[in-house]
Amino acid sequence: MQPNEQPFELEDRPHQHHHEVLIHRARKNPILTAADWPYAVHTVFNPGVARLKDGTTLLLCRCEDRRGISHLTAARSANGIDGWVIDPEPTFVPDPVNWPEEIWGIEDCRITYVQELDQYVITYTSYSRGGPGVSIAVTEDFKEFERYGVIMAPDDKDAALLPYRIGGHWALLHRPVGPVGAHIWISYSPDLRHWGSHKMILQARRGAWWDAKKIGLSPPAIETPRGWLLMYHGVRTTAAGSLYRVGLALFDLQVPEVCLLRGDSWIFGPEAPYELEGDVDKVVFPCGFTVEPDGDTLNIYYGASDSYVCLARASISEMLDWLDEHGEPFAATYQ
Ligand code: BMA
Repeated sequence: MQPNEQPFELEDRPHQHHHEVLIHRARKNPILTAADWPYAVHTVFNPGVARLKDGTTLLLCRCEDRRGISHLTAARSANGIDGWVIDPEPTFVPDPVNWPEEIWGIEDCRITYVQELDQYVITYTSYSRGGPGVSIAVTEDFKEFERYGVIMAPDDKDAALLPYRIGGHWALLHRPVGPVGAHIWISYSPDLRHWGSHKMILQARRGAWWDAKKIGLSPPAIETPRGWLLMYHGVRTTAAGSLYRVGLALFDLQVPEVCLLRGDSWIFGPEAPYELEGDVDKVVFPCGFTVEPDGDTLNIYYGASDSYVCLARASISEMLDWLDEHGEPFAATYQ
């Protein structure tokens, strides 16, 4: 069955909305849980996503084991919704003997298919004794992986590569944390190993804003004729804990460090029961997407409450229209 033939939207919306709904949850959510796994895991969430050449959707899921350490395991489906075939054993596991930065696990990957290399580039969090950093590995088949090691020292995460060189250089979006806060940066490299020309491109807002405190890239940037469309997560800390929600921004195609528009409100936040309650309550955390053949429909795969893998659908053109109405240039949005 094709994804388009599936009944998709949740029918039992918890309450009447007066705002525009851009992200529509799959009726069958969660689409994957620890109970589906062929071996013992505690939770599965925050998957990176690739559409393989034969049309298969591959999710490289973060699996947390019962020690608290995460590894990545592939689940494949022909329609991207159900019929998932999960690798019988962990697909990509921490290797702290050779790569000490992976001592406390590997987490939250993003996947970019790079035509120039004819390989998938996987950027992931390597959880070292010094904190979380960004590591890169490449693969052709999600069976054999070649590691490049740490490319962004701790504390840094939420990284994804743009799919082709810009002005001769690879470009990486990522989220270092420093004394000035947790904002989104871009860095450039001639060879995927050496990185520089770092620039901050989107700042967390301040005060009461939904994206005050911390922001980070969610899935890899989505290429559109109008620019790189970025879904980013914003964290607001409350007395009851952190709220993880998702907003939108648009960056120039040729000069991706230039933010053209940034939305005001969030477009997706925890509402469904599986998002509100889990290991970490009130978290939606998308790490990847596929695009349907119409070039507009997005399948967004996200972690819910650090416990489950979920699916939602959105339209690129609707998101761009929404940004026209609710977005402002970056300079005006830093509050
Ligand atoms: C972030 C990451 C994510 C997680 C989120 C909510 O900092 O660690 O893996 O989903 O927190 O706990």
